[in-house]
Amino acid sequence: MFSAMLISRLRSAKTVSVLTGAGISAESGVPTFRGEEGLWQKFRPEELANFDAFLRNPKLVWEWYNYRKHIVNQVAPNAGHYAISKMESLFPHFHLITQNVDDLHRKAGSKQIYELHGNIMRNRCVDCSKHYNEMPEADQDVLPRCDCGGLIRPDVVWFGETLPPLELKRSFDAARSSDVFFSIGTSAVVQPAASLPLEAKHEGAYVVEINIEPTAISHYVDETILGKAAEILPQLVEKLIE
Ligand code: BV8
Ligand code: ZN
Repeated sequence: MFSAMLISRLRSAKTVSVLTGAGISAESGVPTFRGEEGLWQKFRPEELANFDAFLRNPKLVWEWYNYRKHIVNQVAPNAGHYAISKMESLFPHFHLITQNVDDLHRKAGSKQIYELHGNIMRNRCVDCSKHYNEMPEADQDVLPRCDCGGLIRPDVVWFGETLPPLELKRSFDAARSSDVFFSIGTSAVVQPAASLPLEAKHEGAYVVEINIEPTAISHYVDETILGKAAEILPQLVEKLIE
């Protein structure tokens, strides 16, 4: 399953980085965005994951995020999340970069996580940015409001919004300094996250993709391992610690 090249590059690696997308949480039962049962199939991004849509129809956007929060609160990290949290201690420097907002990497024990698209468990005021993270599931009819009167929104990055600058900088620095860079469970279409594997390769990393099907970057990476992340990753960690 694992090429001799990959194992030897990992054995001598000083810095290893992992970029994850919705596919790493699929086996926990969290729907992906673009798969056949993908979230976007039921909703269109322009309707929901952007700020104007939120201002136009905050109730609908809150219903969607409450629906997703409800799912995320019911599920647990899978063997893929746990394997990645184990990888943290196998290399001198390890960086986990995620596009996911489901908090499952943290629940699986990963310590240092760059959350490029925010976190569905966090909320903030549109006007004063005050955080409301322990907010109960919003009552569908009463929109959550800040003490200052501003609308409260999920603390996630919507289309057309900039990513958190520090996480973004640290993610590109990590990609550029990686000896091995994994792109796991992402269709690699959303920018700027999708540029990270390309940047890593440009700076000399050995880039490996783990996915159940080819993606937009498959022709570009050094190696694609086709299969389920929750099956492949524990076997990879096993191989590395044997
Ligand atoms: C920005 C919100 C600008 C939180 C999300 C035209 C061309 C290029 C770019 C653009 C363009 N028009 C607009 C843009 C920019 C836009 C963009 O990239 N659009 C794309 C769609 C073309 N990007 C943005 O708007 C970003 N902001 O650019 O700002 C700017 C610049 C300066 C100043 C001001 C503004 C913001 C992007 C963030 C958007 N927010 N989510 C939420 O609700 O979740 S994106 C959304 O997609 C999620 O965050 C998700 O993580 C992300 C990526 O999707 P994936 O994670 O890859 O999930 P997907 O379902 O697609 O794929 C799953 C994969 O897993 C599949 O490949 C599948 O095969 C695989 N899989 C399934 N099961 C398994 C598996 N793999 C392994 N094992 C399994 N078991
Ligand atoms: Zn406020």
